[in-house]
Amino acid sequence: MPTIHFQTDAAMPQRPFFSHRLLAWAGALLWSIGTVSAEPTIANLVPTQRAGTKLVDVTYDLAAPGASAVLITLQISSNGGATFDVPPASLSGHVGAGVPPGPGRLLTWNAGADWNQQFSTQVRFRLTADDGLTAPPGFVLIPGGDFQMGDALDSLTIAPVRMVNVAAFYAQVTETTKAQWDPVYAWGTGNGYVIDNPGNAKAANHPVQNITWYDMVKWCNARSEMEGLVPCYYTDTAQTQIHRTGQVNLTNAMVKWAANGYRLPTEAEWEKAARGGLTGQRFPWGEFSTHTWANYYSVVGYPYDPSPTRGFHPNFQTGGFPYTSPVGSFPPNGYGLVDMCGNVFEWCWDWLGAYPTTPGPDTRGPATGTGRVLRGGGWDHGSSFGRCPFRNNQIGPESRDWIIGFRTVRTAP
Ligand SMILES: [Ca+2]
Repeated sequence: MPTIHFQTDAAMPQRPFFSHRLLAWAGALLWSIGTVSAEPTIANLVPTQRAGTKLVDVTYDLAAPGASAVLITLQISSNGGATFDVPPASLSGHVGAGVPPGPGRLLTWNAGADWNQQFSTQVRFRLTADDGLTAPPGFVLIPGGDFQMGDALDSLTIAPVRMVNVAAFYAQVTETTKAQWDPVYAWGTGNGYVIDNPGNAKAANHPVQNITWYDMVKWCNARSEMEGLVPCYYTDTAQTQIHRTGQVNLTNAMVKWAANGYRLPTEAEWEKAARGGLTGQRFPWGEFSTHTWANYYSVVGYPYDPSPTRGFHPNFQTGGFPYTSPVGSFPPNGYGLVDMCGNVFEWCWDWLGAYPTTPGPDTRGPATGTGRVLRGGGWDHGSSFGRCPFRNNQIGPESRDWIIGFRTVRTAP
């Protein structure tokens, strides 16, 4: 069933945003778009500041024919909808993944936590409902829109905060497993591909590793061709020669970004996916890291790593290295993705380079570089490497290691 994003805005009245009085908000339905039968719809969106508090209750009706659960995303604007610039991190109720359709849905925004001591007469709320029904098997839809990339928590300087606009895309729920890798590798080898390394894994349901960045992009093309999809990577800027062999330093112009085939995520896509709809948090699930949440090497000395177990994850310190874990051994983030922190690092498309400092679209990285960005930490690295904004590329794309794997994405139509 096709998926279309439905957006509904509700306006705030012309009065200061936060007082402790109950505000008689207009809650007017300003507009809705894309009303098509069988698509998820939101109606009767009404925001209300709860009397005597800094909590905002947002009620709405949700219909989603054919879907048992819907991804609900809230965006907040302080400037009449010009940009959705207020990050709603403190949300509860019917928001995020897994919201069941029905009337009288209720989510609560703790504005006192996210936006204390501020007010605007131009506040707008936007809800987006997505039933995700067109996501390919093993993938989930990551909604398009602005998100806050990077952070400066703990004096982090490598990832300046920037609002980045990313179009909707499908993200692979898990790291690519050896079970997923093998049949595509075999098909490619029999169909003109030279993927230099066969890959290793501790078991079929563990992430594949010990492959180069070059192997990964050729594997993506092989999977696309194997499934009758349009490959993304070409060895020429005319995009006529499908990349099947060699180690090519592909450029943005050699990529069919609108193709429906498999590709590596851009660095911005990866971070948006990792954050799971949260804003300003260190990890895909929130502020702190423990072995309850991820497979990484926990050490004393990081205030955000209070894990009661230290060192390698005790559940996966078995046999010899590597101490990877079966994919999905830990809870998913708000988008339903697993192992965005830990297990194996994940190689992204972009060359590592300085970020732009102004808001804007995904740049897909600099034109050249020496290392492609690695993200998300791994089983033998500390929690700092697993933070959503942490950037790493200590080795070049021709390298391979048992700490590095990948997950793929597909451009959403
Ligand atoms: Ca990972």
